[in-house]
Amino acid sequence: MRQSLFITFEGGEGSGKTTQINRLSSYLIEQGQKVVTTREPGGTPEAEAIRDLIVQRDAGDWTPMAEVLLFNAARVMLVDKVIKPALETDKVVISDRFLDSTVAYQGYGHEMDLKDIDAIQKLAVHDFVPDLTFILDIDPEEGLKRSDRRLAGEKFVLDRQEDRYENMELEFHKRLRNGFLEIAKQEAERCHVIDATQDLDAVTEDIKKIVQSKLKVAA
Ligand code: Z5A
Repeated sequence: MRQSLFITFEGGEGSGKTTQINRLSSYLIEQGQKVVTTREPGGTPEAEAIRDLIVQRDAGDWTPMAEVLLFNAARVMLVDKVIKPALETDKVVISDRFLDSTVAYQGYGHEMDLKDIDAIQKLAVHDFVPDLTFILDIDPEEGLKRSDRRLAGEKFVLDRQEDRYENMELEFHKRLRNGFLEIAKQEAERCHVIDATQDLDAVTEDIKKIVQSKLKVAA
């Protein structure tokens, strides 16, 4: 039976979100679900334009507060134009990053006041939160190595690179990993920490089991 479910994937660089979203999406489609995949920042033309402003290497020296406002402007468009309409028509929506990334990157990573972030996010999307969140956990050094390999491959096909965050110091990446784990502790019912150092199939299995039980419970 088809049903709506909003799933988000979170984690540091190179943790495998994109890979696992593609695998989960294919699996759910095989099961007869209608699936919409999207990403943050992005997912609408307006939000993709904001993405270009923030994540590229030469994107400028935004302050953390300016970043939070930009990410949330993009988010409002995505929620109103894509996510909510899809959920209203019984689709499964899977987003590569959402609210927790702002808390982890701008809050824990850039050490911005978490209460300010919470207030801005509440203003932007009110109480709209994912039904299920996977936090793909990996040591930042390992994740960055994976990202480096991927970006090295992209050099030949892209003339611009989205590596502004990859280029932050290692301490920044350690803080944001800790941030994601803190979020998972505080919101244990919604958030599931997945060991992203396992091989691809083992990570996919862990994710599938949790999604299956969520779909069964809601059915
Ligand atoms: N950002 C923010 O600061 N605040 C916010 O509120 C939001 C975002 C919403 C968007 O990037 C940037 O915006 C992000 C934070 C900031 N920072 N950066 N960069 P993004 O999400 O588009 O980019 P990303 O996190 O860097 O994604 P990524 O590098 O594409 O990583 P990924 O999607 O998690 O991984 P992947 O592409 O699936 O895999 C990376 C490589 O590892 C690839 O070659 C895979 O084949 C390999 N891989 C994956 N899984 C495995 C396993 N299990 N074993 C071995 N190898 C693997």
